[in-house]
Amino acid sequence: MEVFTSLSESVIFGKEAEVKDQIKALVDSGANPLDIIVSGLIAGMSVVGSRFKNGEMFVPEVLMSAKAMASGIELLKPLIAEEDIPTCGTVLIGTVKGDLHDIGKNLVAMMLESARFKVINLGVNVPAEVFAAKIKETRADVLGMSALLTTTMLQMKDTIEVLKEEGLRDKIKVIVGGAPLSKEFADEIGADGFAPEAASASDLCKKLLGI
Ligand code: B1M
Repeated sequence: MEVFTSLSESVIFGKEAEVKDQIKALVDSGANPLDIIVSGLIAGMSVVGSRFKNGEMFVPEVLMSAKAMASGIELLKPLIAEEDIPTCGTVLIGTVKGDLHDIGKNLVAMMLESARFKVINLGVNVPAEVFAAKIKETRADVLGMSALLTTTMLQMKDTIEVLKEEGLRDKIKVIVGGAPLSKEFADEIGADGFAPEAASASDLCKKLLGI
């Protein structure tokens, strides 16, 4: 919708102050908060997602867009009943045990949130047992594991083994990502999918959940 176009553009260009001002003006003019999220913020972030995927935007710009979007959401949240926000499902995400890299993983989390997933971010250095316990606790739909070190990649395999031992493997889709990984590695360890970068992670989750 045209009325949301400049808000989407402010998200695309990571202009946090403009995003806030435009949202306040839209709310004052009577726009529906959910429409502002879907047609303004999410629409802008979808453009960011595809530009990032095509190499037309880079990490610092994406982080600025994501930050602008997050500030917008924060402004609108109190105006929306939690149950009204459409979600695609819950994704539990973390960097595996022994690995402290989280920039890419956080980018994936932001992209998933922008694509309307509820994201539970477990941080870095997450042991297999913690992933398993959190799956039981949250009943998430997807587990996303990230690793940046060749020495920690195998933690993903160990985690999948723990999920099998605890009878959880059939209850959740598992996706993996991180610079040293490949589709072949993901297949080898029995993951359901591999995403080479942040934007394709949300497409992958949607595909796996049949959305
Ligand atoms: Co480290 N580090 N680091 N490091 N670090 C690498 C990974 C390395 C390749 C650098 C190098 O030597 N050329 C190398 C790994 C070598 C290897 O294993 N083969 C390395 C090393 C060796 C180390 C230490 C061991 C160094 C040392 O102490 N001697 C140490 C390990 C610490 C530990 O984890 N236990 C270490 C430490 C660090 C810092 C703490 C200094 C810092 C991390 C800060 C942080 O994350 N908060 C750091 C950084 C910044 C890097 C580099 C320079 C950049 C990583 C990054 O953030 N990239 C990295 C070199 C490089 O990659 N060129 C390097 C940007 C980010 C957006 O990309 O994370 O790939 P990336 O994420 C992408 C995709 O991979 C994908 O989407 C993202 C966005 O498109 N993706 C997923 C990621 N996770 C996903 C999950 C998904 C789906 C997609 O689904 C769940």
